[in-house]
Amino acid sequence: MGMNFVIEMQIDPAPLNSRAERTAMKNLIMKLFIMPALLALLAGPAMARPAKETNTTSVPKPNIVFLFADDWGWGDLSCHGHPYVKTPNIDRLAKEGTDFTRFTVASGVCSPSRTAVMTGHFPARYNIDGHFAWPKSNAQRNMPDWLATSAPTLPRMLGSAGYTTAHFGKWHLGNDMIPDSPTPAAYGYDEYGAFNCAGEQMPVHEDARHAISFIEKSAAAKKPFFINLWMHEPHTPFHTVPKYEWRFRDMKSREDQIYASVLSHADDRIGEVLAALDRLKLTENTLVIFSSDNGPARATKPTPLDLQYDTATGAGWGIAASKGITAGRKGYKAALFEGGINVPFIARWPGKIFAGKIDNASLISAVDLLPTFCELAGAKLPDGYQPDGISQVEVLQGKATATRSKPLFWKMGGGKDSEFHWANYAVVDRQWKLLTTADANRVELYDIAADALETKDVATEKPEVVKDINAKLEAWKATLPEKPSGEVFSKERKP
Ligand SMILES: [Ca+2]
Repeated sequence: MGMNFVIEMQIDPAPLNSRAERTAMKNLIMKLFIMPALLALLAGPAMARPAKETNTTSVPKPNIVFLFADDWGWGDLSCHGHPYVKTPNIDRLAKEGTDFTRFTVASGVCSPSRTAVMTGHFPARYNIDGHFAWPKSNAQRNMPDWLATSAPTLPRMLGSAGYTTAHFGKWHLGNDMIPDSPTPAAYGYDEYGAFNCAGEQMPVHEDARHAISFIEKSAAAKKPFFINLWMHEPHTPFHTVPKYEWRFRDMKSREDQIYASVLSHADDRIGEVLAALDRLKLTENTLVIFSSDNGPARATKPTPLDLQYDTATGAGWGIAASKGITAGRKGYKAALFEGGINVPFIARWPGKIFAGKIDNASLISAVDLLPTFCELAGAKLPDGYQPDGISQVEVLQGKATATRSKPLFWKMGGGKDSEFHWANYAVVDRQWKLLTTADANRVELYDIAADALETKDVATEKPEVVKDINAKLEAWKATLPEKPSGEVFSKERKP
């Protein structure tokens, strides 16, 4: 590996190009033999190491596996004290890694939350303020029909640093009912298998199998890899499997049995991925993160347990079995209170991230993931790219920070007049979190660093803080586009 590094650094593509231009034959030789070899070398693991690294011995780039569940509540883990859910494999990640209890996603619902992971931007920059549904519904909510393929994306950036990249599982940056929405391949992935995308829908339980096969291939090719493994569970419908129902046969409530069984199934698949990393001796050099795209779903009123059909994932049990819990956080899915956005975030990287540690302080967020992963990968951020987050490599490695120097902003479409869903905007700035309606008629302020469960609204006690953060929010709103534009509209969309 050290030798590779020396060889790579000595190759300058420019002289080869100028020589190759002399004759057609040389062009052909270049195209057929030299360029592929050169590209393979450029893609090698040691090429784009961070400049600050002076050690010339080889440091392989870490592999990254990002496990992103769907509506998995903060409290829905054995290691977070859930009374009956069993998650031994995610618990293993917590035991061998650090549990960051203050991580937030960029939205209370799926599509915008995932947009932030992919772009490192607040989703409002793309008018993605809600989930992608039918084109008519997207139009009514002033949304595009998909994330622009021209947007900066994490897989492209990691690909440029020599990574091989794959997406398995839920997509939802387009959708199956938007048949002309681009597939994950259009965003820079080398390989994908997905549902909630246009075209063929991958069966939800096949995610880990595909991920393991991709890991094996990448290992054989000696390429660092990045995998977005975006699991279906525990979103509705609940696709229960007898083996897991049997595991929870003693549960008194059928709804609890269904919920526990799908979480257990997802946890087992995570275990299969971890076992593959062990078997291939990749565990030491792989950052594995488990997180969720938003807080747990909840029926708005008492609902009988029934089957429902989803065009992307098939038939399964409905919302009555959505029994997720937030362990005391306020609200649930779709809320900008912590129950909607403060989700599990467990990171394991043996020898690099502390094992068995709990970080209760660091206010890290989903927009930080792109700059963090790019720093770890030695990937240069593209010219002109302005991240909304900051690299949290030092925080991952144990240097906790209890305040947020670069503010975080949230925008949710369709604020409702309900206990937890009235806020259209939220801001986290330093130790403060402000929630407000679009017209600013209702405002709440929390010392979120000290009051993680949002128990004490201090807006009336801190008018100067409210004023200051509101001014920052207004300045941020002024940078947002009024409506979506570009190649982001389905031909099914009526003007
Ligand atoms: Ca979700």
